[in-house]
Amino acid sequence: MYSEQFKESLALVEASREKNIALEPVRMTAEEKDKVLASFHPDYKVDEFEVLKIGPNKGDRVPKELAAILQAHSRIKADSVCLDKPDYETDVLVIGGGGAGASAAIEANEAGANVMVVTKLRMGDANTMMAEGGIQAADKPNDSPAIHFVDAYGGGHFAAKKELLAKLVCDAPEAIQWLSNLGVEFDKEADGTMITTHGGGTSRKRMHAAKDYSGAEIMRTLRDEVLNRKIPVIDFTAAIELILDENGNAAGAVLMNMETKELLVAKAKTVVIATGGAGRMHYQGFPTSNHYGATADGLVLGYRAGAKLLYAETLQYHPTGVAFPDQIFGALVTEKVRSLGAKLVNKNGEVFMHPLETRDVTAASIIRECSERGNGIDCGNGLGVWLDTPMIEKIGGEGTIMSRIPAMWRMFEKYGIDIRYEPILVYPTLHYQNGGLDINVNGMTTNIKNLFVAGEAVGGIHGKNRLMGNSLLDIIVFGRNAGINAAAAASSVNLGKLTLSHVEKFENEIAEAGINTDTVSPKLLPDYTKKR
Ligand code: MEZ
Repeated sequence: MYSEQFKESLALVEASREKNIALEPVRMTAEEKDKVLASFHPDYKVDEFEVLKIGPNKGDRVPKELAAILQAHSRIKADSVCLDKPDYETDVLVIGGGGAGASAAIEANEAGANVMVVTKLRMGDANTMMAEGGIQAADKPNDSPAIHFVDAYGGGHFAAKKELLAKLVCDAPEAIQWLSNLGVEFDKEADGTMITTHGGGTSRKRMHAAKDYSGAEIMRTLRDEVLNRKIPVIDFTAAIELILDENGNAAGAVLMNMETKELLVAKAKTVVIATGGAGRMHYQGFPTSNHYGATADGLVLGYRAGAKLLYAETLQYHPTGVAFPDQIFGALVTEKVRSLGAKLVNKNGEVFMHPLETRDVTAASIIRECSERGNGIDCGNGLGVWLDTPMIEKIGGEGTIMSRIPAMWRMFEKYGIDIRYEPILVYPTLHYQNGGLDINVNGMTTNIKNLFVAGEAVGGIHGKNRLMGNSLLDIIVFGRNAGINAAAAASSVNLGKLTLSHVEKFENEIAEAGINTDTVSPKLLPDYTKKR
């Protein structure tokens, strides 16, 4: 139910709907894409970035907010933690309780290693849980991992580490089978064939989904599997520093109980960072589709210990975050809404682009429509454009919305908007960290032995922009991969003396570079109360 302020524009959208459904929007040329990105994508706003003064990526530019936590003080003094009597000892320590961490833990356990998971919130409080539209895998006769590779490589601006992307696409069909065997209920035709749809930048329909709560369905299953295997999970306990051994290899982490602030030491032969993304950093003031704990912790832990970052300057702004109503501002409107036929329409009722360009191009085009072209709708909290959801049922038939995207219907229905009959207002929202820690194909960081990384904390799998559904895929493929390889590596590790000397060294670097900061990191939780 929209108030009077929207009525005039809404009438234009409704009047143009039939014509807009019939319209075949043209795809942009490579030159047009480059132009809109350079002028309107937030990654290209030079003033919003800062050059790092210290650490393994000294000289690289990253978002200002990220620079502040990468070049910040530790939460501990290196000499104030006793490492001699660890509270926990394990083969594989997994930091993070989302899809990547759970997949790593399951595979490490399957390989016979002792594994434990620590998570600052609860198992499953993660971006995986919030993923909606689906997971890509080239498992249909008209598709292949090679075609999947080409789509993702082009969509990521030809910047992905080829060996990582090749692993992602080649292991994808088996990842779907693995999830299916564990109990994930993917959408299927009556004969059992998996239903697949397009996403932005895909040349084949390869998006497998569980309606529009694919991530929740996957996380539910993985969490059950972790619990069934009786893998120890330490909830509400954050890793706040990595521990190395005297040879510079990963050897555990200093943990902090989130409620009591008690410090604990976990000694481990190998460590897997699976801490997820950074949406709650609210880069450039953007709202986010991410869960409450997405504060780039893994990047901070790794960086302070000396691990390199790759593409930390590239973020993904999902084109369709909620712009209205306020209560769900920035929440994700799955790309599947556009896969099912809804088009993006400006305040005059005009379709202004192809709805399934890659995400960075779509987000930049929406920003241009609202800014330079003046065709946005005032949503109270900023501008937005229409996403004409009633087109879905006109194209796919009555009942399509309830059967394919019921969570979207429910999210808006609570605020009196029935997306079957009324379009919705959207604007880009901070969604995904394209960059992260640099790994080899075995999941280990390129410069710290026995430190593995999986999921959104990894940089380089997708290049400088990720296609829809390749994140749920990467948490499974690279989560499992990290678990298998961390378990294998642990079997031959002889740990040297544990040390936090890297923490002290980093403090010295801060002082020597003249960085004047009172920020401590990892951030762990957003500080909304403080701001208010
Ligand atoms: O991969 C994603 O980010 C995804 C599936 C999001 C969505 O639009 O649903």
